[in-house]
Amino acid sequence: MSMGFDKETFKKSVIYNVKNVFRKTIDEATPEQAFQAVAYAVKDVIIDEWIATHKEYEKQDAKTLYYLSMEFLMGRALGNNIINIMALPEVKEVLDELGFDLNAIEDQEPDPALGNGGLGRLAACFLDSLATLGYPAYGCGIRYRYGMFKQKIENGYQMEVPDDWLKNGYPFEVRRAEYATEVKFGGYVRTVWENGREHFVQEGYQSVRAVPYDMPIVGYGNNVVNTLRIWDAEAINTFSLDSFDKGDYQKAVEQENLAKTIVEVLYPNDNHYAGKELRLKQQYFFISASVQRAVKKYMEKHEDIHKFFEKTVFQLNDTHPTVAVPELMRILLDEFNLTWDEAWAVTTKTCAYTNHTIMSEALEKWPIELFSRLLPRIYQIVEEINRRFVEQIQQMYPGNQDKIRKMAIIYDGQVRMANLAIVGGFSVNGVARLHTEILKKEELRDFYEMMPQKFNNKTNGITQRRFLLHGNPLLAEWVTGKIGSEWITNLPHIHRLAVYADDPKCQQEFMDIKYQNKVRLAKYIKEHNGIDVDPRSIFDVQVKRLHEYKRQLMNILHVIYLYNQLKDNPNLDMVPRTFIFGAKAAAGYKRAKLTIKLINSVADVINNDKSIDGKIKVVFIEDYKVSNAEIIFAAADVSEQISTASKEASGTGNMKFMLNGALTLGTMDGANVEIVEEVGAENAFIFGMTSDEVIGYENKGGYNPMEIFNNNYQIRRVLMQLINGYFAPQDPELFRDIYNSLLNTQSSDRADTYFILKDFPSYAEAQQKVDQAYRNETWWAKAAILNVACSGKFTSDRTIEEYVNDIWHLEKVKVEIEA
Ligand code: 26W
Repeated sequence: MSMGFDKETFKKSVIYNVKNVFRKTIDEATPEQAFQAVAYAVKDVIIDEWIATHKEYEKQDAKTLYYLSMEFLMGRALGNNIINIMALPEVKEVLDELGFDLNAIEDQEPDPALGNGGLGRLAACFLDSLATLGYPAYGCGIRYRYGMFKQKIENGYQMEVPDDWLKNGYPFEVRRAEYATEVKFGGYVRTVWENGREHFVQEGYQSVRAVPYDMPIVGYGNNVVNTLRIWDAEAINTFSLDSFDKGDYQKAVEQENLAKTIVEVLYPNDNHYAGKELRLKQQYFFISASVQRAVKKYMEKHEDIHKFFEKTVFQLNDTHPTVAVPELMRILLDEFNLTWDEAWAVTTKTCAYTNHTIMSEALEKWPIELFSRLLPRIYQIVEEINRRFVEQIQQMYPGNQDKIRKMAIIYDGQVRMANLAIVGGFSVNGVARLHTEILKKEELRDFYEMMPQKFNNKTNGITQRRFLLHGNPLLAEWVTGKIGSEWITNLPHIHRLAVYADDPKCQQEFMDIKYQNKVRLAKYIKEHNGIDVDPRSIFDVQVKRLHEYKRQLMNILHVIYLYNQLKDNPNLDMVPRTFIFGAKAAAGYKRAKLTIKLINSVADVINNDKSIDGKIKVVFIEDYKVSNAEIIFAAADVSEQISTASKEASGTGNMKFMLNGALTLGTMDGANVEIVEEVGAENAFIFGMTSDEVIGYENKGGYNPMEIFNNNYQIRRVLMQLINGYFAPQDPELFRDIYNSLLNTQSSDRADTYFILKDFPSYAEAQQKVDQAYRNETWWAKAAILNVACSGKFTSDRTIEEYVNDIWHLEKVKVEIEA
């Protein structure tokens, strides 16, 4: 139990909060009010450790990591915080005595969803691991007024509803007005000569005040509390609104609007760059504020800015925070008067870049016009970085225009952020072994050739504290009962479970727990979707963002194919299967949204067809998010990881399923490769082309899906059902675009860009193997237990230790609290 936790004090604190905040006695409190009261009481316990942690960091003058990210997909904090202060049993008792149920109270918390998917959730797992391992670190991001939209399904279509997560206030955040700072946009740069040297002053700009809100990131049982600092924008009003000076009035209104719009909403695009001016404003806003603050903090304790990098490291979570490179340069040049070479030496030893995708449509390239208008001084600096870098290329590859065309930071009227991130830092990493190899061999080949020492791999990981201990309490308790609790902070220890994989009693216990988790999910589905599912069927799950490369379409086409077989032969011998989908589509991604409609239309037909005797059910879970993900992973038998090989940089859902004892049905893509390496190919279902084969076809300009269409009757039949009104009797043309995307009857893209038809036969075969395998309960239980036992590598604790050893070089800090 946490040193700072006292049951009676906690109870009084809850009662007091209800009274003081809501003017009510505890028995009158609504569940939402009870949540607030409990959350404030928990925060009260955390605060002392939070203060103590930062005192300790200062005392030790520890090197600090700033994890710069536009997204932090935190999920709910209450349950996780209670677990990490190690007060779960006591909190449960107190709530019990007060007549509340912890689960119901946890359900009142809005899911802070300040992220899209993989990259944002990874950032959240990293913060958990950093705190648990005791490393000094800040997450730096944006306090979006509206996070990821809430998804409603109406008539099978996705509807986006604003996520007003702050409407009742968020108990865990603390506004830190004392650290507010100004961020400037636009205007022009004036050059002045002073003391025999050029100085640059930005004039005629608009500005906003960046105000940080801090959230505690509680380490597991170690008294360490780190900080997620998210920036809000407020108007700076040095102008008076009743001024008779028209210019002033205009400016005041503009600055008011700028502040309001800048942090208004998270862009819901995942893996797709849209080039919106407001997005660049968001990027510079939070980066300028974070970098300014990091420099100030350093200077409070140190004299020599030349040694900044010894105490500070910036990790850029993809290219979105890359303006950190020129922003740090600007501060060093313009505010500290360093020479270019001095400033460059500091900057390139401070910044490091992580790449999370090879999808070319995700690459950020800003038009020069926009970039230089919004950030005139920053653009000057980028120009100079580029000029010097191009010079370097020319020295290394005299006369080689091709190298310049590929590697220049500014080219073709655009500022290329990935190139800037690679040149401006000391490290470039991919997020799974295969992904890093593809970066080195294909996407970033020229950079790798020029600066191989920068490149390294950091295979992603996930926190077992949230995705097993909190999300799957039954399995967590079972694991601890068998091997003790060390796995909570040392996941490889979970391998000790392997000896139980063959034990019939353990197999039975394991399958019972899986069954209970399936009952829990079935209940959730009934409550939220109104669909009855049978917990004895195989739960076959694909939950992730909706994207063509992730191939949800292949999954649902296979469901249709199976359904056809059942219609042909109602006595078909198959294990009942529940196909579960969960996915948000970017609001502007038409084909992705149509795929959601297709899944729901297929579900409608199949779920209402009495003739197949419930052997197939299809469920689309509305509003897939961190809180229901925890329930879903715990209940899964089969984990669908079926991206076109080479396209999924890593995947992290795959690891969460494995940790919860689901078997992977997947391609040799991203971290699947390493998952299979750990658990053995015999305990997974692998199918499809390899990344080399995919890349081979791509270099030849694709393949001809018509051959498959013509030669495979079952596939042809499924495709025809897309356009003959089988799933859309009112509008037979509804799914024409999907049909066309596979066969390319008129579009200009390559046909079946993601090789769905090409991989389909091997996918169907693997699915058949799943069916066969599930009939052998002993085999399945063993394989599932082995998946849990072999998941040790995929903890984000391991990932963080690798970042620390190879890139960040931080020291662990111990925080003692007097009882
Ligand atoms: C500019 C628009 C945009 C927005 C988000 C481009 C790219 C992104 C992200 C990089 C997309 C993303 O989340 N990538 C995922 O990152 C995970 C964590 O490393 C990986 O596990 C996933 O494979 C990868 O798709």
